[in-house]
Amino acid sequence: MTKLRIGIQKSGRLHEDSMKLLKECGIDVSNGVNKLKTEASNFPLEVFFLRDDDIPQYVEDAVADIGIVGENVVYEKNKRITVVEKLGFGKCRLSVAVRKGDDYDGPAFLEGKRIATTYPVLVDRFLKEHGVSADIHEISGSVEIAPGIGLAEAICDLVSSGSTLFMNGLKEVHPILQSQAVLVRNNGLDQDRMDILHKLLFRIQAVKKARN
Ligand code: PRT
Ligand code: ZN
Repeated sequence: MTKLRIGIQKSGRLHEDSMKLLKECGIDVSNGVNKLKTEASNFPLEVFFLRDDDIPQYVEDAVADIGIVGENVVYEKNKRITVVEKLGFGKCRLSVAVRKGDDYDGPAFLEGKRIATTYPVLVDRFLKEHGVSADIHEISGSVEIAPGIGLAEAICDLVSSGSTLFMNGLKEVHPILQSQAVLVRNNGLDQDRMDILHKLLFRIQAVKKARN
């Protein structure tokens, strides 16, 4: 029998809510620690636990049929996959931030400056849209410390409460993307898999309604 393979974050900010969503959909998935994959006992679903950054590629390559990942990752990776449904958790925004004392008067402030980020593709698009040329420094983590150590004059990073920026003497000046967790799918799913996806979506939509 065909099973739908879903990629979800192995650990991190989206893991718990992704598992909870499946559970509220009435799908029993055991979460074995350090397991790479598991199967639902009462729904044709196989769950792969992955790094969030890898999920778009796995879904494009049909290693997984569907996945749960932040829109920030979906648009940064820019793979040929389809966003099927917004899931209402993992909400944050990708924002430009500068030092607290700086006079930011619009994107032109960034002209000729160094911007540290984990999202070079989205930052590059933002700069191009505003006709600004700046130096993008791609770093893989702790972006918020870059201005303090003299690596960059500005950063572009995910923000939710704003406390990380505040604690590092920075201020948010320009949101460039609003993000939340979404369900994505491979573009070439066969009919059997589409049928299972529709059953899953029906349940997800019911859960979302009940939460509102
Ligand atoms: O190990 P893996 O690669 O899977 O995980 P990861 O470390 O890359 O990602 P993780 O678990 O940190 O985040 C997964 C997803 O959660 C992100 O891709 C977003 O879609 C979503 N999300 C929601 C966030 C935040 N809110 C968030 N606040 N991801 C990261 N942050 C970080 C941000 O980078 C900054 O360091 O939290 C800090 C800011 O938070 P505040 O509350 O201080 O503003
Ligand atoms: Zn990641």
